[in-house]
Amino acid sequence: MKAPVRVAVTGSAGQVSYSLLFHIASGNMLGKDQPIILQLLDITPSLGALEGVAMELGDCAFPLLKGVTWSDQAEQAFKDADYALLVGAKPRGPGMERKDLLDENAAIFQVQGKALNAVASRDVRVLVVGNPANTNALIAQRNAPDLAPHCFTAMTRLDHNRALAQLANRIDCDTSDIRKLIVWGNHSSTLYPDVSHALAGDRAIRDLVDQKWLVDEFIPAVQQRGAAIIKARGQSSAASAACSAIDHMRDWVLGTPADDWVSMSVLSDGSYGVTEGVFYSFPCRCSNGRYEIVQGLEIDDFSRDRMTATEQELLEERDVVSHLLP
Ligand code: NAX
Repeated sequence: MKAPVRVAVTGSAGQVSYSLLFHIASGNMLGKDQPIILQLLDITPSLGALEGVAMELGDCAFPLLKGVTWSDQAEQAFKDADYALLVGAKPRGPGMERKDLLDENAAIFQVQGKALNAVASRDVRVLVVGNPANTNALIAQRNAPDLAPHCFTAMTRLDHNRALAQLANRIDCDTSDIRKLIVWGNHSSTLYPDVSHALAGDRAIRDLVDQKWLVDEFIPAVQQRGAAIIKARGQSSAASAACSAIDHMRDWVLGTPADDWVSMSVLSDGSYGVTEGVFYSFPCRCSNGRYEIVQGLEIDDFSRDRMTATEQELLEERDVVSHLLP
């Protein structure tokens, strides 16, 4: 049996975590042979709720779950963490401007970046889920100068999975038949789901769906899916977000299939002309626990315009929080 690894989850008293923690503990994220110690973090008023979640985790009798701790102190929750899923964030309140949301969350991710820097494993793998996820990831990463930048990622896998589901439904195939889809950019309504390189089996998706449907229905549906879920459910996506976080981490740690890739928000190194130093969603391949941005894909004018628009939004977000970026 392998030695247990430590998985820290912030916002552990929230609705995404209420699904996520149970997937992690059951082995869906790191494999059925990987024992786990969960280290839960939330704010002080939620400590009672954290204890309740820990009790429920125990009640599941998961064979892989070797321990659960809970705390309202980031340095305690991140101590020796091998994996950290940063889900906790402040939701947009009534009357709050986007800038206020960015500011308030920036402060949280500044503290958590510093705490990760101080106490997490030097090889920690961090996934930021809490919104605005890409910019929060940038703040955490910049506040953790002793950790390699490639330790940090943000989640656009839910958008990727939403796009897969829309396409599979349209062309009447299984989601697993579709490969090489890309979500570019920010996890926001500017994201760009790109089918230019996508295949269903061995057929180009572009030959199976018309451009009008892509432009008028598919792209807006993926961009607006979060809002549609809120409208229907009265609450934001939770179980689907948890499943996507599991997919993201599993593929990062255990690897992507040789003939496919996934969408991950990672620190731009200038690939595809995207400004360096923002967390931008790229097509990535993973092996041996490391991601690499897929290189050499052709970008047409239609895609370029949309890739630039979502990049622009990230640059604007970065400007708003620039005072928190060392
Ligand atoms: P909830 O409001 O249910 O839970 C958030 C939890 O975070 C709460 O328990 C809160 O007390 C805690 N929290 C707040 N500040 C904290 C801090 N400083 N340290 C630790 N915990 C803190 O939200 P939930 O529905 O679980 O969503 C969590 C986050 O995920 C939100 O920011 C949400 O916008 C974001 N999402 C991101 C998605 C993505 O694809 N990247 C999709 C799902 C989700 O909407």
